Amino acid sequence: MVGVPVNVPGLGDIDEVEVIEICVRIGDAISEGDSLIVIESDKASMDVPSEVSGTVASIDVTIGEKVSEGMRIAVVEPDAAAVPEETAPMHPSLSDSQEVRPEPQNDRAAAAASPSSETHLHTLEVMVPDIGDATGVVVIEVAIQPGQQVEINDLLVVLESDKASMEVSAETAGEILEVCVAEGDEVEQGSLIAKVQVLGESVAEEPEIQPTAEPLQPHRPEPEQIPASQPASDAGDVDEPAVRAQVYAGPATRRLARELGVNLVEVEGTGQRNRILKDDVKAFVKARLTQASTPTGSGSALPALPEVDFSRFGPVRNLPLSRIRQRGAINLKASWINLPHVTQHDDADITDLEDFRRSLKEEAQNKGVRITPLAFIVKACCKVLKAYPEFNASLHPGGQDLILKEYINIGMAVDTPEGLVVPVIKAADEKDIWTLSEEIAVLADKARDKKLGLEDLAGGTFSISSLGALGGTGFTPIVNAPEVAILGVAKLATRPVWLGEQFVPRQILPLSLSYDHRVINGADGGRFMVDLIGYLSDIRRLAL
Ligand code: CAO
Repeated sequence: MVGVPVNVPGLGDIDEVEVIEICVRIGDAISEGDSLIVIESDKASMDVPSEVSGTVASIDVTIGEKVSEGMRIAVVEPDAAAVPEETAPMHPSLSDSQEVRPEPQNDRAAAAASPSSETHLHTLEVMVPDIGDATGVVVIEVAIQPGQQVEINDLLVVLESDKASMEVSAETAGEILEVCVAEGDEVEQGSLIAKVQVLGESVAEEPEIQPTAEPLQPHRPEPEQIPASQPASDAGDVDEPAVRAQVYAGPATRRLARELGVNLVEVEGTGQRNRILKDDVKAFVKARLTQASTPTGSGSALPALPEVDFSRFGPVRNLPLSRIRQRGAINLKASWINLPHVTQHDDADITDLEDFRRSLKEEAQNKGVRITPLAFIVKACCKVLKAYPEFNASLHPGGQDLILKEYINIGMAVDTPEGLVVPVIKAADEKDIWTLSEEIAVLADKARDKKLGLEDLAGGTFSISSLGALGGTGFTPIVNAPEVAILGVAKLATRPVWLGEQFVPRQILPLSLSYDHRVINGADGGRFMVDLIGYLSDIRRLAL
């Protein structure tokens, strides 16, 4: 039978495009017009369809591969009925029909051999692919288990060397018979990863699923980049976000996200090292659907801001935003849109607190601890939160209940070069000033060194944003939803205060309390602030 090659079609003035999806498997029966692969440039994506009905005999590209016009993508063995004596090639650049034995174009295509051979169950071995000169390669994630069905492009394992990481994905569907590596194993090129039972042609010479290796990610924690797409007007069917985004997800997850129209930047990854899994994408969609139908969801569409071509007015530069900043923007917007915010401002006279804190400086130095007003503020907030539990709560998504938390975990906004992060001081009410001071410093250092784990960031019940060291006389912090309140702390200043007979210089700390007005009314806000100021003005009361 004559195999018909399918080639990359004309690309206009684009030299190279990326293969972002392979839609068929070897052995699939396809009809004329069925998509074989999807390619994507920085402007748009495009399906490459089959021009004949038949059976896929070989697939000669892998996801992530860069291909140029005329390169062979696949070979299709046309249905006998559909093929005239002379079978025209599927790309105009091949002028003569030719019998294409699907001998591999490169070694990744080897598994495609023998299209005409018998179909039956057989076992294939998946090996570690070419990993260049990488040394000390360790398996950091095993995504399969015996008995599991894998589809083409499903993630099998993730490898990591001291310089980079690499995903190994299945290129053939089948059932995992045996997993031959465990997390932490050191491997090298050719090490056996798994045995897979596949239904397909017997492969004479190359008895292994050729893994698809995701492009190497130069530094493990810095995830792969999604290429920027263009504004909607010329984006064609591009369904990735219209911003340059960094996400860490395998090809199958990306494909699912594309199918569901999900922007992966918005999805929280629960896999190892925050990898986004297929289940995360599904959970995200479910949550969005639920949110849209509940009273607390935003529900209504917002009028879009105009898209302006600023380069018409002068030179501009594009600064790609870190994932932290992008996620932060999404969370802040969600809070601002969903929560009716109220902010109350007041001043605390912390002259005595400051005298006491300064008197502790030497002792603090001996203990190797830096003691700032923040530890006292945390302590005072814990006292007040105990008295006003609705500030230490979340509104149930259905809007009918308030979830009161019987633990107090204080989120602390930390300014880092990557953006704002909010690590959490757990059980802050049970800790003394020394412990709080130490923990504040440790969490701030971890945040700035990008060493915070998911646990460090989870479980906050109330937040504090302290801009005091920088300046300002007050600001309106945005509630860190689903929490319901946040305290903003501005710069301490020496101010004249009338003490009955005369003005006296006092240390005044401006405080701003923002809260979700659905949960907290203004009178409660006022009471909370008065009590907080009481504790900060007379820290002896903290001991009570
Ligand atoms: N007024 C005046 N001085 C203050 C102060 C205040 N309100 N709060 C702290 N200071 C002083 C400290 O005492 C320290 O001075 P000394 O060493 O002489 O005692 C100095 O400012 C530096 O403090 P710090 O910032 O290193 O430590 P901190 O415990 O006060 O705060 C942290 C830690 C992590 C909260 C802070 O460093 C930070 O990142 N703040 C930014 C938070 C932010 O960006 N919020 C905005 C969110 S909304 O967009």
